[in-house]
Amino acid sequence: MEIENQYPIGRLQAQDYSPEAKENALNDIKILPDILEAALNNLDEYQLHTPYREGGWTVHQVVHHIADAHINAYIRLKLGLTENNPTINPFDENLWAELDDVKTVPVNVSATLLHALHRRMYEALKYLTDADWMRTVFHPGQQKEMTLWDILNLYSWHGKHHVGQINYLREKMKW
Ligand code: NI
Repeated sequence: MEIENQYPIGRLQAQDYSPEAKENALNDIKILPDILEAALNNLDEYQLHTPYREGGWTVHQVVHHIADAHINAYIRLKLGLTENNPTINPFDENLWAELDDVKTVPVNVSATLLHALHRRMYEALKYLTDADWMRTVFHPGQQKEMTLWDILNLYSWHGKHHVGQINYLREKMKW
């Protein structure tokens, strides 16, 4: 059963590679740090520590989670660009979200980290050829190959998905 409000922008849609779809997804990578910053604008500590839905992560945890996930994405993409079908390393996102750095570090640190990380990610990706996008990594949890395009499509959605959760909360609370 779908948990209410968990997917304010909808679930990930698998998409075939096309130059146009790629441009759109790359643009999502480019602008994520800005749309995140806009979503966080003027939130106070109480608001940041409010779960975006009942039983869900707080805004604070969501922001640190985006950083955790996109650091992993960056590594997966760079491994895929430099090795032949490397096995990637899944991470336990719920346990990562409970570690001490997530508890103690202000969200601005991860917002700034995402500006730097996405600049690196975007520059690493924007010159790739159509053939490069068909390079693969192996996901051991799902026991399947993913193309670099699949990874880009996933993380272009993933950033918007979590920003959507923050915006959903702001709308609901009229913040
Ligand atoms: Ni996530």
